[in-house]
Amino acid sequence: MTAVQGDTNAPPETSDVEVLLTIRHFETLLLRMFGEGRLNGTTHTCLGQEYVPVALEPLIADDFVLSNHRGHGHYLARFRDPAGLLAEIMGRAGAVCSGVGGSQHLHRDGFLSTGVQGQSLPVAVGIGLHHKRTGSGRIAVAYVGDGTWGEGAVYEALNMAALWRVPVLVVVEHNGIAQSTPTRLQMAGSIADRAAAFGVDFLEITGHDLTEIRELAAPVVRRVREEHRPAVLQFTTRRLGPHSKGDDTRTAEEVEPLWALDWHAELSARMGEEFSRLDERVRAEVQRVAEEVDARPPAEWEPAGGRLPRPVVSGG
Ligand SMILES: Cc1ncc(C[n+]2csc(CCOP(=O)(O)OP(=O)(O)O)c2C)c(N)n1
Repeated sequence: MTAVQGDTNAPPETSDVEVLLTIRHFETLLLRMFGEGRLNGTTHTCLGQEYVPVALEPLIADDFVLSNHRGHGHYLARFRDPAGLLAEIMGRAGAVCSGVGGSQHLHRDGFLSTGVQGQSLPVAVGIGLHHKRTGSGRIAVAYVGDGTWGEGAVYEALNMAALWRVPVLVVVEHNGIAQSTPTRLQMAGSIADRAAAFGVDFLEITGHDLTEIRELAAPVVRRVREEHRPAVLQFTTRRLGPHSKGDDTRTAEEVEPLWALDWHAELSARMGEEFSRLDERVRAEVQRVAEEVDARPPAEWEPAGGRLPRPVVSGG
């Protein structure tokens, strides 16, 4: 089932716009810092996709989120903590995971991300099953890209989730490309049909209006939670940036039209001056956070509740 949306005229809540803009400016900052040689490792920005976790967060605020390689927006929508995330990526004091997880491997209460495609789905089924058995009323929410439907673990997980009626919501951020491969060149059939093959509920959402998304997604989340019916919620979205740092293999003619569909442009037109003021304020705040975090000392190992062993570096 596809829910085609128009845009409503009501402007979104200021706090939602602030989170959207925090993610946008955070991601832009990261690309700039990588370009300046100030960051190590890698990063996958969610430019263009920020609205997905911001829209879903109020519906899943107490639930367990399993994020992926493109997970900064998922983290920031939940914790609103750009300083902790940047410290993690820069290896500075106050890092979410003492600087050992980096961009792709974040762990905090009710939140776990992995850079390994498809790895989160079986884990989500385990977590969902735990919540079902303990009657907690919570669900597991796993974010995956469309390219990740090439991983076998996705189907093993869907199979068990459907068979055991596990409260798992799979959120697909379908941006039509996986690294450099357009989805149309690698995917036979559709994600909708694949979900149907397991008897799993499916809804596609094409717009980026937060209120409309929440209205459409709420009954899906409710069924997952109350009836333990796993579901797939697919967002037709856009990757505006490179796959990682500077590796966009698309032509300018391919990417430019995507910017015209961006939520940022649409909200700017809809909200006018107020949006410009917020945009500038949040941009300056993210920049301030970056300078403050950059000046911090290196991260020290702070095991989360004493559960994680100190990493051992062996020679040879
Ligand atoms: C098992 C595995 N294979 C390959 C990779 C390398 N890799 C990282 S992201 C990516 C593409 C992911 O595409 P998609 O799932 O559509 O998500 P998107 O990057 O578009 O958000 C690939 C191939 C990986 N991280 N894990």
